[in-house]
Amino acid sequence: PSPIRLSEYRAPAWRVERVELDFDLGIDASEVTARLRLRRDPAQQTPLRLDGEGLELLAIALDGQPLDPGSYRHGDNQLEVDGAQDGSVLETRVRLQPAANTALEGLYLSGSRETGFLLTQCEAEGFRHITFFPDRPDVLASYTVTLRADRKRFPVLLAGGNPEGAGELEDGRHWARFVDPHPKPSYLFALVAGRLEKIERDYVTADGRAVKLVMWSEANVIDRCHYAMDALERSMRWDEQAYGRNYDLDVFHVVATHDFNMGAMENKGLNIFNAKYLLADPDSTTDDEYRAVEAVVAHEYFHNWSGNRVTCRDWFQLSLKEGLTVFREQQFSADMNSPPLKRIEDVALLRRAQFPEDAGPLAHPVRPAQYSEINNFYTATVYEKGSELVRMLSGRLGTDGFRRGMDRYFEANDGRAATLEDFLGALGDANQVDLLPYLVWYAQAGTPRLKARRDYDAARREFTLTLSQHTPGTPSQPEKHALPIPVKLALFTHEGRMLPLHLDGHPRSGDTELVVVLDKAEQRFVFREIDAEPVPSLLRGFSAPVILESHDTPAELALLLRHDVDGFNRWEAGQQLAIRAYEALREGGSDAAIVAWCDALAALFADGNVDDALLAEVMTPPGEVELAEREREADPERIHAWRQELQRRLATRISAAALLQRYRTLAQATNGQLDAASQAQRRLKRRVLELISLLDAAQGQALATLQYEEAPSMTDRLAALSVLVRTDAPQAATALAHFRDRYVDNPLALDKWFNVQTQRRGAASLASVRELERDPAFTLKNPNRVNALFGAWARSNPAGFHQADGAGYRLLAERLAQLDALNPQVAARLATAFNGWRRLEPVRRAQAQAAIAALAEQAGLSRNLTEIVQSMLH
Ligand code: HT7
Ligand code: ZN
Repeated sequence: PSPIRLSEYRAPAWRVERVELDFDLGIDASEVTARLRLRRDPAQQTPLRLDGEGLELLAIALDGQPLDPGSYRHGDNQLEVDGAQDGSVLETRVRLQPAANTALEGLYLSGSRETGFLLTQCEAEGFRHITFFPDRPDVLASYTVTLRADRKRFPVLLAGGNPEGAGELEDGRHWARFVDPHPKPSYLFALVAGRLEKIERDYVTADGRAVKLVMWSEANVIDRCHYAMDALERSMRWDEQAYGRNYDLDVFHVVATHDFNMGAMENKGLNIFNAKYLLADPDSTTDDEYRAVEAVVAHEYFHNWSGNRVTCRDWFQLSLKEGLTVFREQQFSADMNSPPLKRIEDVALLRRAQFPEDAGPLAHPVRPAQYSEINNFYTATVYEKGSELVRMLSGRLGTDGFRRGMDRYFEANDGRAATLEDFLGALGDANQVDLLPYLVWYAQAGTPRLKARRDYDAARREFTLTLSQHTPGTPSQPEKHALPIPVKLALFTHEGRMLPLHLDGHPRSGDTELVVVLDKAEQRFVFREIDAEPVPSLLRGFSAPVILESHDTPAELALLLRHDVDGFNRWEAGQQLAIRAYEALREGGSDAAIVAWCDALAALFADGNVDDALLAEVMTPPGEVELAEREREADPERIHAWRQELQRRLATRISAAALLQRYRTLAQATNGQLDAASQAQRRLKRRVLELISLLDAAQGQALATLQYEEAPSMTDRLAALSVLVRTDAPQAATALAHFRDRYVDNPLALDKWFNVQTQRRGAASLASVRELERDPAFTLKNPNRVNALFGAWARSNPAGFHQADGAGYRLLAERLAQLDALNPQVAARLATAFNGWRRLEPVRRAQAQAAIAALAEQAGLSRNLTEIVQSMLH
């Protein structure tokens, strides 16, 4: 099929004003009756065409009259109806088969036939798997939903909106009705039915609405919902305070499921969560996962305004809701936790996931110009880079200006389906600035490279910074434009003091930090009254999503690592220094950069004043994926070996004795508490244990075994298990068997058991994966399990996955074909693990290409997977 293009957008010829949906729910068969009140655009003469896929049509009537077969046509994906008029009511009845739905899109069964529950997933185009409808986000309707089902099998019946009655029916059946007063697009529709338990909390919004917050899960895990409930309350308060946004229904339901394609879904009034991002308890949840639960709960809640009250006109505008909501979540998480650590984590994710996407065959703009399958565009580019673009806009306007702009955006677009132009227009209008130049960022794929040259003129006491930009071509956009790039900067003396900045042509402010905007190919910025050559700290806080190429010496980077007050740039100086050290090691030249990195980190390690969590991050060199990005012909096994060697040098420089002493101090303070200091200690302890095991594997393994046995938290337990597995410890098998036994009934913990074993080195990881897929607990039907095994292996263990004989590629390609037949969304997402294949060294490149090509040739692949593998090969 030909792709959908942004340039071909047309307003809908038919809208739906009101929807009444009646569900007769059953596991094998459910029937859906839909009554749609239609509105016609008088300017368009198009016949009424509704989307519908996999629906068995049982009955159809227009304005109360059953239609004869000559007056409608039911094709594979469409229903065309003659005779509809403005104001007509179309009634259809269809049958669905929830238990047979393995794609987890539309109405499906989570869990077993005996005890599982029914639920829906409609974003992006799942509603058309439930009923006939113009399934596009610019059709906003008000919904009345009535659910009917057997009371014993489905005691809980939920849909979005406010409850409007419930009662008994004959034969042990019952019903419940929900009315949503806020017009919404079909992708925000949801229902849940089954045996579920709940926890509740009363909440009063800042504008005085009493809201019942209810979290639902299967009975055995309901006690694990309390942390998420607290996070929800924090999110609601934060959105009131930071953005003046209040919740707008009388109830807010949140449901956990183990069978989910993505992280969570913001359905109006009825959020549905992958259990991974809702359930948490100290025995089975790591610190990182606690933070992820808080972040995802916040993200989905924030969608209530950025996404639901103001939605997207079409799916090209996806980042309008996703980039904005990621940004709002990042602000919230920074406020709840440590701002520099949050920034470090977010930028690390951007570099690990989005930069490679932007540099590979799947590169696309934050607002793509075309797609074949929209589910393939829920990407790091749309989400993470999209958030960076909002961050740049917010930086441009300042805190108050951004808030003013957001108020204007919400006010002007409430109840509407908006575009990125509406967003930039509202932000700009409220502040009398033209933000439209930033639209290029939304339209252009690829990561810009920012070059910084510097020149110091001692006689004139002038420091000149020359910034230039270049964005390499991407598959569908060989030529690129210059972008507005805000560069936040400071200048340091060699003693580590920040200088007041007198930028030529600007009023003297005495500020020690400012933002210059590069909006041409090249620009010079002259700073006056500089007494000695300064050390610049550029792109502070990562003020733009670019790759900075500067020529700082190792000594200058070490100075910033020691003195920069911008926590992010301090870490960044360490990362850049680590890259220099890594490259020196690889090239076998001078040791200067290695020594500089090791000395600087050893000094920080000895300095008792650095926050433990920040220290752990600073002591971690860029990951293997990021290092591979810098190479034209990458050999993942050698990258792994060099990175290990670099860390071994660091461990040696710090010394075995100092590491051991710090480990013992941290181990003595060990507890299972969740406060920031305890989490930071665990983070550093893990790093120190890894370094010890690089110097002396047996000692590291002995410590890890003890840590595993005595761990009061999952964070410590898993960190220890990971060291045992990665170092191929003799104690690993016992610990793994113990872990499996302990968590056999906890799918989320069992996912970690699968995940950790994919991290064995080299060919051993392939053998592990083959063995693990024969484990009775493995199934291709569960996305979390698939990701815990194949996703973790292919993405987080490059040295293991990229075997030179191509066996890893062939295994993944074979499983992708099988998975695709069950769940195309998950298969297509997993296939993106092949993304970097073109930049592998020639032997692996040929093997990868052959495996992807063989996959592409399989008959009957889904549109989802076809689009990914075809883009990958072209
Ligand atoms: N808006 C949601 C994105 C989504 C999704 C969720 C579950 C399953 C399939 C899905 N397709 C798209 C999640 C979010 O960004 O909040
Ligand atoms: Zn989202």
